[in-house]
Amino acid sequence: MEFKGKRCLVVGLGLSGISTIKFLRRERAKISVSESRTADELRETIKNLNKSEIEFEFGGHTSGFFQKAELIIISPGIPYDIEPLLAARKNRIPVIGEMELACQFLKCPILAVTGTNGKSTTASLLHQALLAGGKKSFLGGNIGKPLIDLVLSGEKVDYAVVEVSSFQLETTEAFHPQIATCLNVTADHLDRHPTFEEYLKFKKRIYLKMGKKDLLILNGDDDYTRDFAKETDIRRQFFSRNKSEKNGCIITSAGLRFVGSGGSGEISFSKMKLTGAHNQENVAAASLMAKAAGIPINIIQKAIDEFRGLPHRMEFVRELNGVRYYNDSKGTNVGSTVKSVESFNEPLVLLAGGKDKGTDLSPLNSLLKQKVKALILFGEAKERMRKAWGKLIKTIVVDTLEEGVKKSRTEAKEGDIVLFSPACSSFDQFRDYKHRGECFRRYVKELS
Ligand code: UMA
Ligand code: ADP
Repeated sequence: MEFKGKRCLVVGLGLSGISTIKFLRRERAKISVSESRTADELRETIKNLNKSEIEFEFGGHTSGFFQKAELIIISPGIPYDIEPLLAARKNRIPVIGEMELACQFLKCPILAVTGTNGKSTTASLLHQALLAGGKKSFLGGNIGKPLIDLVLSGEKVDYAVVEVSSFQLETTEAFHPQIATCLNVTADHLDRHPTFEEYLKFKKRIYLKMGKKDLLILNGDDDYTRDFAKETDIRRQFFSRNKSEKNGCIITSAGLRFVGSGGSGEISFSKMKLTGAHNQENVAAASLMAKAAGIPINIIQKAIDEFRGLPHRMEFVRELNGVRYYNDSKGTNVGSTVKSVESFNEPLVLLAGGKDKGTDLSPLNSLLKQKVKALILFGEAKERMRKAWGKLIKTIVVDTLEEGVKKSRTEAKEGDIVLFSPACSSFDQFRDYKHRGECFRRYVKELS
């Protein structure tokens, strides 16, 4: 693709947009930017950007501005169907995502991780295993480092480990991983995708360009991902708790046993620091991927033993008066909160709420009754959650997370766990899940 002198419009001035601008500037394209926030709100960002020769549209997106472009590159958070994009497509102006742009310039094999939950954990562990095996590995994508950064750096790596979201898959055509996994699919992002079927359709795009020589690693115990295998002849392996699984690995409470095309050997969980059945699945997927990338089993074992997990995922914050507080701010959908609640045997005080994604809340019903002694709700979704769960268990509604933390202190007794696993995204009251998790930590540390 030739960019010199081409009129390229970047939509969204976040991480992806800024990296895309840097790339386009290097390629000497004519750059314009459209952004829904005002110039005032973005003062700091703009200050750090060399603005010369960029045409800006702030405070919204207009068709007139979009029509001037020859190529439109959108950030993942931009809904695919906003009017100016629909009109641009009608006029045959190509619309691509930042990841699609990047993958056209990548020379190294791509190891891609998608799924509703567990992507960051799996991708990070895989990256660690590759590094431990002496490979040069880039870790990026939805995890927080745009893939175009790898192109920009010019760094030569053996592998790019790419975490891929449904938002990114919406705009990918040429994205071609050599090894990919889809960890699971449960309802998420129904505030963006019109139906669950649409969301599922985008998840399947992970293997759109994969061929027989590539390897697709699927969760054999997830009805949706298991079905992916029926639709394609890509070489595949499964991770599963079913002892009759033939190709991939079998998960037991003690570890992993590789079978069939997954090779031979075992991985032990005895020194593993990650907890919960869901993390065993993440470890299984990362191990199969690392193995397929040529990393010896003893090195993978070492990487697993040393991996401490990521912040904001079931992160222990503090013990106060015999009550342990956990930050699971990255539990941003009902499916992830289900797994986090399942991981504890102690009585729980659960703090949940945030920006409502409009998904079915019922998958948590029976678990709440079994494990949660008090539920504290806050944020935009609190009323819908109260309607769904208020009759099942003791429910307290507050306005803010800070109030919720204070309430949890009085509800929890010695031996209980306070779990903050919101089942919602953070954008109603926080910048992102990290900001929300940091606030939770601070409020907990302030308790006395
Ligand atoms: N904006 C508009 N118009 C809109 C919507 C947003 O102009 O209609 C603007 C915002 O005001 C903001 C910019 O677009 O200035 C933000 O763009 P963005 O939302 O795409 O965010 P980036 O900072 O570019 O980060 C994106 C991913 N964000 C989303 O998918 C929402 C990051 O994933 C990713 O790490 C980053 O690219 C690098 O690849 C975050 C995320 O929340 C972690 N992902 C979702 C998730 O994990 O659930 C999918
Ligand atoms: P993602 O990047 O897909 O959001 P993370 O690895 O960041 O996934 O984990 C986010 C949350 O999802 C965790 O805090 C946990 O609650 C839940 N989770 C992690 N792995 C899984 C899994 N394999 N299945 C279901 N839920 C999971």
